[in-house]
Amino acid sequence: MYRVKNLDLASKGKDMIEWAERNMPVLMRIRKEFEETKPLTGVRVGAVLHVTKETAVLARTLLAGGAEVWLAASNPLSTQDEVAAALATEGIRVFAWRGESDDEYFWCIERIASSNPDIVVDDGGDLHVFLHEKAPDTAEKVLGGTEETTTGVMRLKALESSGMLKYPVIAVNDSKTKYLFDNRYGTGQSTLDGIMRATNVLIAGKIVVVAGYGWVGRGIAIRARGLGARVIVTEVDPVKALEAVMDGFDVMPMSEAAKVGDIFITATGNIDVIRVEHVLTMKDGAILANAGHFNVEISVLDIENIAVSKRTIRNNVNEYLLPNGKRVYLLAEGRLVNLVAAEGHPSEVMDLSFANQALAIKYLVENRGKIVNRVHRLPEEIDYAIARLKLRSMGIEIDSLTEKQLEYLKSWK
Ligand code: ARJ
Repeated sequence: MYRVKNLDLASKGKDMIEWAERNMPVLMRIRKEFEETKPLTGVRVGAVLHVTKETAVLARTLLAGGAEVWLAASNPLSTQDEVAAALATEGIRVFAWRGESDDEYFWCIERIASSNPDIVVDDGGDLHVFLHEKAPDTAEKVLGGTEETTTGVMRLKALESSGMLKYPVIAVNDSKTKYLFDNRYGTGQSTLDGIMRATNVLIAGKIVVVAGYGWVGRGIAIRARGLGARVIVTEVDPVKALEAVMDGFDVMPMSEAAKVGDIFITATGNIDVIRVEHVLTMKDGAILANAGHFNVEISVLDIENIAVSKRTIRNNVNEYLLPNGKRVYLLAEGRLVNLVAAEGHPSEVMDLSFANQALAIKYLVENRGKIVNRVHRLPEEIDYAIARLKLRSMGIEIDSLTEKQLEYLKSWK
């Protein structure tokens, strides 16, 4: 059971997955353990994730652990069709292709929901919300869920505080070995990669405006600076704004930044961060991109409404002619530029994120019935164990505390 673009792409997809596996040593180690102990025997996992070569390595690992795996995309434009085809030939129930319409996107999610999953894995919360709103009886029977990203965790916490959360969720995003690496270094590199593949413009000397100074914004700001850009940060949080200033970035309101920026990148998780009023004051040729989970940070519909004309000038680059005669360039239709115009985060960083996913799923299965219906973090021991495994895979050793040091830390004297 599957629906993908073209099964003939499978062999190319297998090569892509093999390449990712080379760079995901922690997850591969977990796979070996799963093969031996089969902790997921009889468990049906329904997952909505970006269908990339890295996600394929996770899917193969869950399969190796004995699970039945159902997979749909967490964005209509992020599927790597070669990978989806490869997975379809390996017994994974995959429903995903690049360029799904909105209806098709939710049709695929519905396939996952109606498989009656024991465990639900989500990136962004669309599957969790679908189950709670449209299939409450199915949600009732779910053992537990995981959530990959900040936006999804925010939605689940809102469900939790309304008292409506129907199963326990592990916020994978909130592991240190997730957000400190994936959100920062992963997005930092893949976002610049997406902008460069889409436009091939020189970053050096450009003024790059980064909206939001959370972990994602920080990663983008340091990488843009590393490539020689002059970086402006916009924020609403005074502490984060102060951090950005002391990290050496210019900080100002979007209304000011709009007038001077060459490249704008949103990373706030909020709506309408770049609005028409900003776009109208931008320089001719300004480039707009989004790195947040949903395509809501740049007010794309409003731009469409005022634009005199629109055309696609390159893959993933839409040009809008504004009533004031200036042109702006929107990348990847305002969807996550790193997954649409590039390949998402590099495998090395997804190794950490998906090690968290695999171990969170195992944890939920092992502790079934014992976890309250709230949003939890993965236990810290597991988080730290993942960091140790990653260091070991990199050939890096660290010190450990002596008995005397341990005593010293515990003493109040
Ligand atoms: C799969 C990816 C990849 C990739 O972990 C990242 C996150 O939090 C998501 C926000 O939607 C995207 C997800 N991500 C980034 N890169 N998922 N494969 N290569």
